[in-house]
Amino acid sequence: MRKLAGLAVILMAVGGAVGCSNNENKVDANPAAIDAHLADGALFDGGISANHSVSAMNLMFMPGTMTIRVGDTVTWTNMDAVLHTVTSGTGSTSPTAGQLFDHQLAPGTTFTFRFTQTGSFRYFCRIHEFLGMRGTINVTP
Ligand SMILES: [Cu+2]
Repeated sequence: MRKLAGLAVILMAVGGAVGCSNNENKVDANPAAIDAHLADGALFDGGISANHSVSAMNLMFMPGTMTIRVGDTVTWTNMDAVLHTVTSGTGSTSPTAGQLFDHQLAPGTTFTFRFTQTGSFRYFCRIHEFLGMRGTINVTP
């Protein structure tokens, strides 16, 4: 009985050590991320802005519609092996196409844009708009 209890203590100690090690890694990683985040958002709202992710994947933007707060950033990542664009507007025939942003998104790369005004912002891929590759970012106060 005493032997079993001793074994349990050893197992707990080992488990605890592993847990602490993991926690230390997380503690190491988080403050830097938070600091960068705060510094990034501080220009606009005192550091409470958020970053949101959209994937360009299978010739679609996913999620296709996203609602964010003003001052937040959106990062698009091209998960496909082909070039996409992240172009503001309803389509390439629109006179305002690309007025807000018009970025060539090579495979494996990202593009980040901060939305500083409220509204409904539509965007599309110049190359695949004919396939319906488009999205909307709704920016709320
Ligand atoms: Cu595309």
